[in-house]
Amino acid sequence: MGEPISLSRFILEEQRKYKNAVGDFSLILEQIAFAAKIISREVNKAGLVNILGSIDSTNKSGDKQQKLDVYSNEQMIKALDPTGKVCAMASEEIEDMLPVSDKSLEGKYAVVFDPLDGSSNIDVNVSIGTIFGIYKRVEDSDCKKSLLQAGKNLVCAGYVIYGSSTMFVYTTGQGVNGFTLDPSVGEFLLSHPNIKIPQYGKIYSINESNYFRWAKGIQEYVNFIKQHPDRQYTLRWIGSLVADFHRNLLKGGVFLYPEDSKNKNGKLRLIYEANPMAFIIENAGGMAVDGKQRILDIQPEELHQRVPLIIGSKYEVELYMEYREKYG
Ligand code: P6P
Repeated sequence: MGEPISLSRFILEEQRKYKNAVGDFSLILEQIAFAAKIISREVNKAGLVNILGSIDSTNKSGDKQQKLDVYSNEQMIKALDPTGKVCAMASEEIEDMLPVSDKSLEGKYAVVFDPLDGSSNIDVNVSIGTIFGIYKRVEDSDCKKSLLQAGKNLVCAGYVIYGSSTMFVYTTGQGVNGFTLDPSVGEFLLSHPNIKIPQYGKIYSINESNYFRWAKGIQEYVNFIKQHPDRQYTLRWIGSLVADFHRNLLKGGVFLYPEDSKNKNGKLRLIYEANPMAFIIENAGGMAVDGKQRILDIQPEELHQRVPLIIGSKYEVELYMEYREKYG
């Protein structure tokens, strides 16, 4: 049994591979991991304190008690802004680009995040997650442009899953690594080195209640998967993107939230949900498309735009593209 490698040590060893690195990127990543530990602590006792209360309740110290997604958003901002390295932030919780403090305006990075995705599941104790992506600042332009870059320009993407254990999974483009939080020492320890998604799986994840709103190609695809000649697929749908994604990343399979007659562009958000997950899956040997093109090639128009997301093992994603090509 090798000695445990902490996330901090891993980040430092990664940094040493870049001779001109000055540590700004490493600091940002460390701070996101710090916020994750704080969020994990609150998520894991959510049932015990009134943090699920409405946003206007106040706790005994008199400060406003917050819902977990609002709380998580604040933890991410409080972790990132003081570094002075992040010139722009976009969050699922905030309508426009987040203003950063003056000293951050020179920051070389822009960070996008969904601080707590799947928050509708919190009250029923289902796994939820934080999703993030890091861009280099687009030089000589206003910071907002840095947030609207195509996903292929990401320099880092990751997620935290608050499940039976808390895991931090991320990539900088050189493979995907997973770290499990050991609460007794407060450290994320390397538990899943160099994660690769199987080339095909036996799991498909989609909310089938939307079946009659799907285009014919989607219906035909799901019908084929359900009676695949070579293997029996099973349907797994937690209804929490990070949890469904994480299971399929480790076991193989496909997650789909396609467009339908009600949601013309699907439900998930491009900037801080689809792009980071697509960056991760491609670095794990998988694929992510919107039904017509690679997610990472899409040029975003606005911060909260939605996109259809089909993501996972190469076989199931390529097959989906064939069915949409053939049946529309
Ligand atoms: P539906 C959670 O609300 C979320 O944004 C994703 O985490 C999840 O994959 C999806 O919505 C579930 O959507 O329509 O099945 O409730």
